[in-house]
Amino acid sequence: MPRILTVAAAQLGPIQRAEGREVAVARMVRLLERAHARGAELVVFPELALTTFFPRHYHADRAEADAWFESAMPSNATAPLFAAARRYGITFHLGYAERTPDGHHYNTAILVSPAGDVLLKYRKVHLPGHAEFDPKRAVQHLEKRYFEVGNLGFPVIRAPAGGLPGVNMGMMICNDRRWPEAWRVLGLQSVELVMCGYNTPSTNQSAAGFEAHHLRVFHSHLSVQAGAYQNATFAVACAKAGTEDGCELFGHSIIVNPQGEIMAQATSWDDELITADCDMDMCTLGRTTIFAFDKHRRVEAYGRITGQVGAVAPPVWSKTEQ
Ligand code: CDV
Repeated sequence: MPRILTVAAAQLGPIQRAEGREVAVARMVRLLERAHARGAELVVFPELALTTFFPRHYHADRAEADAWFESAMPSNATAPLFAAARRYGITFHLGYAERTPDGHHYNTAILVSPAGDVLLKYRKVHLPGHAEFDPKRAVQHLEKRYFEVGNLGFPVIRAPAGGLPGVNMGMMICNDRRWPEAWRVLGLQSVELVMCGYNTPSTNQSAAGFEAHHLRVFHSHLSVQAGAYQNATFAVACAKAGTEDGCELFGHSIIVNPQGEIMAQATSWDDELITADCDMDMCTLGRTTIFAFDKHRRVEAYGRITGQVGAVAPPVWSKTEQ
């Protein structure tokens, strides 16, 4: 018997700075309706899905930025999303800015059951950007100003999803997808489905050197496809897309299988639902053969992965040392 879960990426078009959470939530509820009509059982929304990608906006007074954060989940504004998920029997993944009761700030994602239970929470580990206003940049990227580094590691949970009694599910957020370490930590927990929301500008905004426009989507897909293949897992990477506050985000949400193949891809820069029927048993081949970690990993050779952060220079070859 195949273990099929019908998953969806619910890509969101732009959410402008002036638009409230209610606008975003109404659009997300419509996407859940469409997901239900198309038989989707688990829906992935993007990173920071409830507002514009606010780290592009500088607040000299850090406390002003608290307006972008959620201190309750669900809240009055997000309750319709939870109600729709319950109505349609859909498990959903939601990215949002989290302010904890004791005043910590994280870029967070939760996985919520149709009954409203939080099955899993993840807080973004790899925060890109900078903490202070950077006059050299055309657009700011102030994640390091507004968020703390996530303190939950990369957790995986086995929980019911759709008609399946147990699926091994894990999460990462946006920039994390570029880091093989994040994928491998999930792979080492036998993950079968990785969910990743993202907001990625169509051009490199750091003004540090030339990066050809077309490579932006390529690098995103390359990272997700490689991560899925090398860890024998399905992956859903779901974007915010289109021109938001004058800044273009490239969309191109994808669903990828454990062979690294793209099963579905968004083609608009707007709200768009893509779906795929994922047989979780397809993860078995990779993890029992070429990526049978227990048989083939050589941790004694991997010390640098956790023992050092930055790259060091290699020794310089010299004939006399032979
Ligand atoms: N939201 C992100 O983490 N965005 C980064 C950008 C800044 C490159 C990303 O890796 O897509």
